[in-house]
Amino acid sequence: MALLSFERKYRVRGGTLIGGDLFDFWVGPFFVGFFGVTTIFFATLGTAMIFWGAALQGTFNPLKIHIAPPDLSYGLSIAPLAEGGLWQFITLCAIGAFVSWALREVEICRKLGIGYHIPIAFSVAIFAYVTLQVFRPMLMGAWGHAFPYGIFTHLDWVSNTGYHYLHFHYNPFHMLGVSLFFATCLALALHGGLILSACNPEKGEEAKTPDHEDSFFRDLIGYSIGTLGIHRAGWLLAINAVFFSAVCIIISGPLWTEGWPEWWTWWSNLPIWPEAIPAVQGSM
Ligand code: UQ2
Repeated sequence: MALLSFERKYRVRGGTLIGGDLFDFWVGPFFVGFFGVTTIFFATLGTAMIFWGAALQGTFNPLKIHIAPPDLSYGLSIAPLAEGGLWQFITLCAIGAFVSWALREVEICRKLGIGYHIPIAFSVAIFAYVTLQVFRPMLMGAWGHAFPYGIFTHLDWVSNTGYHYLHFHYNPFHMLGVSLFFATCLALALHGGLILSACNPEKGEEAKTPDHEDSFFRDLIGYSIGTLGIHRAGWLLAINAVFFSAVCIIISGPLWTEGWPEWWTWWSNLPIWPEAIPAVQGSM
């Protein structure tokens, strides 16, 4: 169905979660809804607070703006605006804007009668952010454990946090997260390549069918996951990459306080290595 005639058919009232018909309208191509209004509200307020922080710092150079969470000595209390309070306010606005955006996605899904796969996937990203900025600092007893808002200073935080555990790449859940991110890229590269190879023919050639797509992978590896299956695999790989990334940071500090290389001593201590077996040692 042509885009304009389809939009005329589906652009009808209903499906909203809150506010009834009050915000049930479009502005140009954009659906608004109650959560469109709250998204604009939180995003505007949060951005204004970032500008306030930049003014206090004395720079509007985007690479130098740095808005830090409260000092560790403030624990989990509310700090004065200039001493981390702005960071706390900006964090609340960010969560308000992210959750509003997810709920606006839900309202659009309901209007269209489609599944909630997109807002569910986006919710996992919000969960990872809240894990870093709220759950982990709360478990560790201070907002000062969260990352600051600054292009380079948030990178410094990542580097410092990594070195705090000596070698963060030895974190087994970090390994799992990274592997899932790579697998997600592989899946999308295979899928994008397969679709382009079959559905974007040279001038004068005909587009090929899904049987061609299945046959390529059956010939290559003896298995095709299928046209619906590759999207299920991609969705699952992506949300698991983000979920296990959240796991790898929430256990760093609240659960494991040593360096991550230390964690692997359980492996070296397994009683199965020849050097740990007295009889073998005696014969050598
Ligand atoms: C496939 C298929 C598609 C695809 C792709 C595959 C016709 C259009 C990419 C092949 C995918 C496989 C074998 C799974 C890859 C899994 C990982 C973890 C990288 O079979 O069906 O549909 O796009």
